[in-house]
Amino acid sequence: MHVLVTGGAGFIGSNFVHQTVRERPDVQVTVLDALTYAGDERSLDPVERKIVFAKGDIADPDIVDSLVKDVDLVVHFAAESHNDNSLHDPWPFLRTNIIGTYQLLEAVRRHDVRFHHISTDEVYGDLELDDPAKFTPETPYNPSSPYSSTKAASDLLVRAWARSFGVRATISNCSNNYGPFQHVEKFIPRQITNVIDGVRPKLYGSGENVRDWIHVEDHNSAVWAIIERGRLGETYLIGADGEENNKTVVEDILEIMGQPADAYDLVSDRPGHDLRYAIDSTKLREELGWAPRYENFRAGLEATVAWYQANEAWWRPQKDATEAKYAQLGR
Ligand code: NAD
Ligand code: TDX
Repeated sequence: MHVLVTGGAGFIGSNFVHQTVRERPDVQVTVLDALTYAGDERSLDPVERKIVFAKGDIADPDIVDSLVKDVDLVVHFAAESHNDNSLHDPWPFLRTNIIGTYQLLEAVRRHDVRFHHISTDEVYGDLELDDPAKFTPETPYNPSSPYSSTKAASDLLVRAWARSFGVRATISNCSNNYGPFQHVEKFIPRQITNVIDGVRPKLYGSGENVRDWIHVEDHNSAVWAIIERGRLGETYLIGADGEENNKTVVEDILEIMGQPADAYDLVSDRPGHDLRYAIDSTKLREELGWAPRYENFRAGLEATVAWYQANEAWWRPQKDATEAKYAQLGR
């Protein structure tokens, strides 16, 4: 099988490529990635000789067609992925997440190639802290930010191309990922690298917002389960029952790194900040027999702290520019 991985130089995509090369030697991998500020070809160094890398834009129909025509499957990770950036400058989100997905769908339709679309739980909006409900595949779409609204739009395009044109597609909506190779703009790596730099972690608002954490390896094993056993046209929610509020996560990071648990600052809140996400992954678990392997969040967090401590050369080049962007936003 030959798979085209879009966004394979980003956080989840590069981990997907590593896992695929490690566990599925029969799968041939080509990566298409524009190497935006969020993409880093060095994340693919460990598998460099085992894959083909193409630098290019998913919104460019020519490069997309030239690659899609030779593969059996497209796994579509490429996106503008950071909420804070989308509030500041939405256009790249519309272009990559909506137009880029459209160009891929047209190409897989032309060449009858299987398509798996990677999406987010943020398309469902947010939940109250005390709501016993979790997101299910039946929850109505209600996105809050420019980021999540463009992801919602891309999901709807995939559904339409599957129904109207018979494109062989599946969709997964996953909760917050953590693990190695995540850009330092994101919550967990930002706080770990701040502590390494002697800077106090920064919590938005009151720190009470809840995210449902899943290790990136578990996200990617679920993606393979859907590719291999998922029903065409279906949506699967991926989550590992990892709800934690942001304050607890920061306290854990501080404790793991030998700092007092209250050595953080509260900063101004993100506009429209979603309060809580929570995934009900029953369909994935019961229908496809998937289960997470990294169920102990604290252990996964310790391993992630150790990875950032050991791989400063990987994240250091992005750190100053990232913090300069946050300084402009007052966060
Ligand atoms: P990321 O920002 O780390 O990586 C995105 C990658 O896409 C980068 O390598 C970037 O260079 C590439 N890219 C961006 N625009 C492109 C374009 N126009 N053409 C080609 N490549 C382009 O993102 P991530 O956190 O790895 O997220 C990957 C996917 O998973 C996204 O679709 C995101 O919506 C989804 N997702 C992420 C999370 C999470 O917690 N990070 C959770 C659920 C779903
Ligand atoms: O410095 C910070 N302080 C802080 O309190 C940062 C960067 C974030 N936060 C809060 C905001 C969120 O409540 O932490 C939480 C997580 O923030 P992000 O890492 O920006 O993630 P989130 O907005 O939840 O979105 C993530 O999960 C869903 C990914 O970035 C998305 O791509 C994915 O779709």
